[in-house]
Amino acid sequence: MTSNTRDKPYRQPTGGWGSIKSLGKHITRQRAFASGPGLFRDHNKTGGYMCTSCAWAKPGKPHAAEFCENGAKATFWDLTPKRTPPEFFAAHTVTELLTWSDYDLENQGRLTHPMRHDAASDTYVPVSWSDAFAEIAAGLKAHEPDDVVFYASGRASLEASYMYQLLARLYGTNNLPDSSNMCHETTSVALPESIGTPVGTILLEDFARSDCVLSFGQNVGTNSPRLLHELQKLRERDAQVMVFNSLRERGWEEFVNPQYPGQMLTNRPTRIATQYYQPRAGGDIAAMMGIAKALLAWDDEARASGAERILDVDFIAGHTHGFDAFERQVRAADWAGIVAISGLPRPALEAAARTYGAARSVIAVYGMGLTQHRLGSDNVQMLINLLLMRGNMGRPGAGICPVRGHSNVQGQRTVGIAEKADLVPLDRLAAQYGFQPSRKDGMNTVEVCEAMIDGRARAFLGLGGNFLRAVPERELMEQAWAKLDMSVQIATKLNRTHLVTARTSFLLPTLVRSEIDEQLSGPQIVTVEDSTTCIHASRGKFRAASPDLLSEPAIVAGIAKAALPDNPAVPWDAWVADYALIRDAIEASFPEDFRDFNGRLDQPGGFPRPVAARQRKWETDSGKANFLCPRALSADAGAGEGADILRLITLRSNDQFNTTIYGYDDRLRGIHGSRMIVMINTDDRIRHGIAKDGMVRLTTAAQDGVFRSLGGFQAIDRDLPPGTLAAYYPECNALIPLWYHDEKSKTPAAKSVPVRIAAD
Ligand SMILES: Nc1nc2c(c(=O)[nH]1)N[C@H]1C(S)=C(S)[C@@H](COP(=O)(O)OP(=O)(O)OC[C@H]3O[C@@H](n4cnc5c(=O)[nH]c(N)nc54)[C@H](O)[C@@H]3O)O[C@H]1N2
Ligand SMILES: Nc1nc2c(c(=O)[nH]1)N[C@H]1C(S)=C(S)[C@@H](COP(=O)(O)OP(=O)(O)OC[C@H]3O[C@@H](n4cnc5c(=O)[nH]c(N)nc54)[C@H](O)[C@@H]3O)O[C@H]1N2
Ligand SMILES: [Mo]
Repeated sequence: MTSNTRDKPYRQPTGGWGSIKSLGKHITRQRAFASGPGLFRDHNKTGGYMCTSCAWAKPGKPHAAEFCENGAKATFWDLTPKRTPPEFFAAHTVTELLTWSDYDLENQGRLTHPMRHDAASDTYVPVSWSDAFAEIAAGLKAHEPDDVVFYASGRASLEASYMYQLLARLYGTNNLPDSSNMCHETTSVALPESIGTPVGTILLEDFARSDCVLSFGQNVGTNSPRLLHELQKLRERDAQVMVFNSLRERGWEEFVNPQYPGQMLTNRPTRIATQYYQPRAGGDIAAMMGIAKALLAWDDEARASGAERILDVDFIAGHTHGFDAFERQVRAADWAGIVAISGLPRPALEAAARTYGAARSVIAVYGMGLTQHRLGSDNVQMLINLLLMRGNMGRPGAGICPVRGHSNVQGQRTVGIAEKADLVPLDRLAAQYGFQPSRKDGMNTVEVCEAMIDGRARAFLGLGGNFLRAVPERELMEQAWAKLDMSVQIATKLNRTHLVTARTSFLLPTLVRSEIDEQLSGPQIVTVEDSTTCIHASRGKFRAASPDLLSEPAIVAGIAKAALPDNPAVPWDAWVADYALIRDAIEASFPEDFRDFNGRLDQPGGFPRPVAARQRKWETDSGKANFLCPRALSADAGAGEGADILRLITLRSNDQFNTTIYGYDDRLRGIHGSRMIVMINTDDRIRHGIAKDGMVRLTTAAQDGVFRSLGGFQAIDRDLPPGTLAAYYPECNALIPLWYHDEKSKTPAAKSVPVRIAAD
């Protein structure tokens, strides 16, 4: 081991004193004492501000402190008193800052002034807002609209996002890729084909009516910790929780709720997972095929003996399409292939089928472990098939629950951030604003990367995010980026994307959601949509980090007014003065989703958007819920690859929010002091001749003429299936080929990258 890495499996439950201790450390590091009391009072509460960490639902009757360790970390990170004023930029050239780590960059604190890159001095220098807007407008006017990219990371409010998509469309393009293209795009493509909705069907109250949760490829303890509150209540009723995760994640094992004083005193945890299965990376279609096969066999027995059927035959007959073809595929699948690809023994899959088949109402929860694969859409559709077999869709306590990432990523799509023209009510926008929007599909994230490498994309605007760290194919992308004509980044903190500069680069600092957003009509409210389609109001409570910050709506309006011809139908100034008027405009564009928007802002628990599948109305081509046959059991099967190739999962630690690194510990996985680690199964390590805790190099196994290799990792033994490795995102993104994505949605397949490992 290197001297600063500590590696000791974590035996404590998730939550509990461990989370309180970790929080204490982060409050101290970010010197965020002053924000403490307000944070506890207003976080995720009606009348308060909504967390900027994950998108998990906010209950109507919140706990006294409706936050989790990681939500609190995110808020402290935002509210730190540390700053990066112009003097900071004067003291450090961009070339120097490029050598800093992600952690060191953001840890300098909040951006305070609009800045423009000065090539002569290789530094960022202050620029006035009006000059910045004028120069950005000139840059936009100098390009064909389809050569410009309007990226959005999933944090911006519904109000800012609506204005942003309108800016792009009035300018003339549908190039509106977003972080969702790297995340749950798989969901947005797969679910409509299956059940006619791009979003999950459950509401928070469904957990109270469910007797089984089936989870695939999601790390609840780190990435959506407040979901543990629902799971804990479910477990107190002795309901089942079945987990399919390649790693043994502590969050799924045991939880002590910091909100329960009794449990904190005794430190007696609630056991969350009642069954834990560890498929190989990319082995889930096979695992689900095994469960489906066991269900069919059980149903055959029931039918033969006259017992109650296991399949919900009435539901299948009345509500679904395609069952016969699916049944044939399941019966034809052979157990040997299922076991080899999933890595799970047949009795284990039969036991899972027994538990699933015995439950009355099942919720299926999933995350990136299903979506970020070459056959990610098939993964999601296979999970729907399992639910449909027992009618677990469109009734209380049952349904599908994709756990979204960014706190408003789902909402951005709802208000028109979408590159696909037919996902947006363009006719309505045309009538509302008197213009002819482009009907041509724009580019998604992978297509934007291709266009940059080819030199076709010429300018990039980012409403938040850290595009260059988040995308695959890092080396080619950084080279391509430097050739762009213009990069405009609306941001809160400094990150690497800001430092790989284009010919002209602007850094525009903005408010965070927990800050007071004061405009002409007074302090403003913004809104976000959670993972369960509920819309919440958010009111900032803390003073802005700098008097020179503008809100996201004000920045978007500033660019729009400078770049677009006057249009009396688009009242940019009035919108910025009073965000209620933006909400009226959103309601006019999307009347079904946002009926009485301003009137319902403070509904406890948020107001849900209508989702037809909840009422068993199927807005699909067949008019039914579709059983869809997966194209293969695994994207890797039959690829003719050597036995020395392993599958790398790139994932998050407990001390990060995407590319924002809060620290170098991953407490729940027992890793401390380093992010340059690779988790490996002991047998695999020995087979590859690697010493315990030895240094290793990973090299991508792709014959496409690009050499991708990273050294300096330490191999640590963990309980992983054979052939599967895990290491951290974003460090490993240089290993992922751009073409390596879900075939239907183009979501990068960050969870099963083919690599070779060798001692370094
Ligand atoms: N604190 C914190 N919260 C976050 C984020 C954060 O970075 N930090 N990010 C937010 C965002 S944008 C998102 S999208 C979500 C992401 O939240 P998750 O969906 O949980 O994403 P990952 O951390 O990438 O972890 C994926 C999980 O899937 C498992 N897995 C990987 N491959 C496979 C597989 O092939 N099969 C199975 N069955 N399991 C597999 C991994 O072991 C891991 O537990 O979280 C959001 N919330
Ligand atoms: N290998 C691999 N790659 C992945 C993933 C993976 O699991 N593995 N996950 C993918 C996923 S799921 C996602 S969602 C993407 C994430 O991709 P992005 O959303 O692009 O990245 P983030 O790290 O969330 O962006 C962080 C930056 O956003 C800015 N920011 C923070 N808050 C605000 C705000 O309120 N307003 C504005 N304007 N800016 C703000 C800050 O400057 C900060 O540096 O990465 C993807 N990439
Ligand atoms: Mo995400």
